[in-house]
Amino acid sequence: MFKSRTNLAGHQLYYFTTCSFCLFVRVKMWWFGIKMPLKEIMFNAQNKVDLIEGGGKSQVPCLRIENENGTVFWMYESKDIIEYLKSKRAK
Ligand SMILES: N[C@@H](CCC(=O)N[C@@H](CS)C(=O)NCC(=O)O)C(=O)O
Repeated sequence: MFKSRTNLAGHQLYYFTTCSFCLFVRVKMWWFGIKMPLKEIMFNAQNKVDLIEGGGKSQVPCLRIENENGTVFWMYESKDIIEYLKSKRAK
């Protein structure tokens, strides 16, 4: 099924492929019609370093949110991420 998706500027999702919580977030992202750069952490060591240094831990999924004023917020829990993305979905 084709679904057009809007890029959510200033957002990145840290994940790895076999993480079920990440998969759930990615499916919801698709359902909400949202896309953003994906940062894989299992095979990309730099992404993992960025996640730990920025967010404070290696847990995924993690949504990196950069606000227009440049402040960055790292959101870790899949339920919180899904609720947040729901509020950003294309209307
Ligand atoms: N309660 C968290 C659980 C996330 C979780 O357990 N993630 C695992 C991968 S599936 C993980 O990152 N484990 C490694 C770590 O915590 O550093 C959520 O719902 O997002």
